[in-house]
Amino acid sequence: MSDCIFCKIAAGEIPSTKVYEDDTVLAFLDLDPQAPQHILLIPKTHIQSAADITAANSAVVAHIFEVAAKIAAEKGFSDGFRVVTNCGEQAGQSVKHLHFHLLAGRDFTWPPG
Ligand code: DGP
Repeated sequence: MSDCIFCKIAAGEIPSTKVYEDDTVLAFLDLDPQAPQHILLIPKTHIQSAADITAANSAVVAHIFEVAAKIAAEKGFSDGFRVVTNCGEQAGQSVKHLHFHLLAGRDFTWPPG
């Protein structure tokens, strides 16, 4: 999508601090970190939110979770991290391109609020 900020980051049109990249997934540091480690994982193709995951596009979501586990292992926080996706306005989704927050490096409360 031409006006999507995460599509532009995936295309390299807007700079980001990349943590991982392959043909279908990009991981980069969040601009507004909520934990000592705060990485965003996105599909390179535009999917608006978790509400738009279907049998046709879910393979990349499974792959994102593989990448999250790999990053956690490489960065040494496999024993304590949270993966979150905000879906829709009420849940606080500000960027309308599916993304998963990978957070680590502090204690997390439950329920998340
Ligand atoms: P959410 O509120 O769940 O839609 O999360 C969007 C996140 O994206 C938020 O934590 C801030 C981050 N973000 C927004 N714009 C940019 C950007 O241009 N670059 C980076 N690295 N992160 C961004």
